Amino acid sequence: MKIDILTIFPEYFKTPFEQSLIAKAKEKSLLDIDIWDIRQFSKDKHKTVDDIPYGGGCGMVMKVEPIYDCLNAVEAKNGKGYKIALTPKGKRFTQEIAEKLSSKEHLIFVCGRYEGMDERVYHFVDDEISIGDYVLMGGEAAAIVIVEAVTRLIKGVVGKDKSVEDETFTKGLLEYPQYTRPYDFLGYKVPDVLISGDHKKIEEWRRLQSLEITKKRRPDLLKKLGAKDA
Ligand code: JD8
Repeated sequence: MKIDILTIFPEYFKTPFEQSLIAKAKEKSLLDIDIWDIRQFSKDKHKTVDDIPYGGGCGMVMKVEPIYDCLNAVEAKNGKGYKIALTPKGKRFTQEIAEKLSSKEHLIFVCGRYEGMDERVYHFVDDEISIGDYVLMGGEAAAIVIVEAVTRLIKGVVGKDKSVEDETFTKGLLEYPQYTRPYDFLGYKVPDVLISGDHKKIEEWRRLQSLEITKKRRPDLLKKLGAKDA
């Protein structure tokens, strides 16, 4: 998968994509990420990327021309992609959207800052996404969240067993509790069923634990599941 990210803070992406599975995916050539500095596409001598809002109001708005020119440079170099603007007004990012995006060959993320982007930017993108109902200072953190959720779905990025388990056993439920050594930590012991060696019993226990924690913390997820299966 090819990913391009447009931002006025290219430094923001330096270390996150050098970590763990994303770094390995890049090494394996499953993933290629380019970061583009929108400021380099500003034409005036001060490299301006923002301006005051028409109609007045506080704060600054990101100008449309540098973003438009940057998008054109991206697609001239890397070809057409599925263009996504990160914005609090976008549709809510979900696992379902992550799955849809993971089937695309090329994703292009446009990250705004300040009070947001000139509305005309949205004429030049395919989708508008928000990662959730809280206010961030810009689209960068949201882009990282989406890249992480989408790239782990690419075949070969995450070990197969893990993803298969995700899709079948616990799909739509919260995860069951997990333990590793030591058996006894400050008196908190590993549940006996997990060291019983009885795989059927372990599976039943995990299923029940998943159901219980989901009922308690995310009853909305259980409702959704019921609506699907029933
Ligand atoms: C892009 C600028 C900040 C947004 C005034 C200061 C996503 N789930 C999400 N929450 N927030 C964002 C997000 C915030 C952004 C920008 C995304 C560009 N801001 C602005 C409007 C109100 N603040 C987001 N995805």
